[in-house]
Amino acid sequence: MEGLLLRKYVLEAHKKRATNRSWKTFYAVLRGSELYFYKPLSVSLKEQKFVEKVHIRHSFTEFLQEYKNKTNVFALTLINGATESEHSMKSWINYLNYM
Ligand code: I3P
Repeated sequence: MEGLLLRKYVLEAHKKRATNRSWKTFYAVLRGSELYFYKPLSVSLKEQKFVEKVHIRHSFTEFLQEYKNKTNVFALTLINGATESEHSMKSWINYLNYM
C-alpha cells in the first residue's frame, strides 16, 4: 500500500499538543509494520527524499468523519510503550536511545 498523504501532527506525546500543526505532503509507503514517509521532489513522484519511518504495530487508525476543514481524514495513533516501574522505563529509554 502506498500513495500521497497530507499529514499533520496532532500530539507529540501523550496529552502533549504538537507545536507545528501544519499539513504537509508526503509519499507514504507501508512495508510490513513500518510506514515510510518520503518528500516528493518532483510532480511525477519519481524523485523522493526519505524523511522518516514510524512503527505502526499496535497503532490505532480511525476515520475522522466529522473533521471540519478537510474530507477523507483519518487519525493514526502510535503506541510508544509503557512499563510498570519508573526504573524499568528509564532503562528502556537509555537502551533505545543509545542503540
Ligand atoms: C494550520 C495551523 C493550525 C491548525 C490547522 C493547520 O496550518 O497549523 O494551527 O489548526 O489545522 O492547517 P497553517 O499554519 O499551515 O495554515 P489546529 O491548531 O486546530 O490544529 P486544521 O486544518 O486541521 O485546522
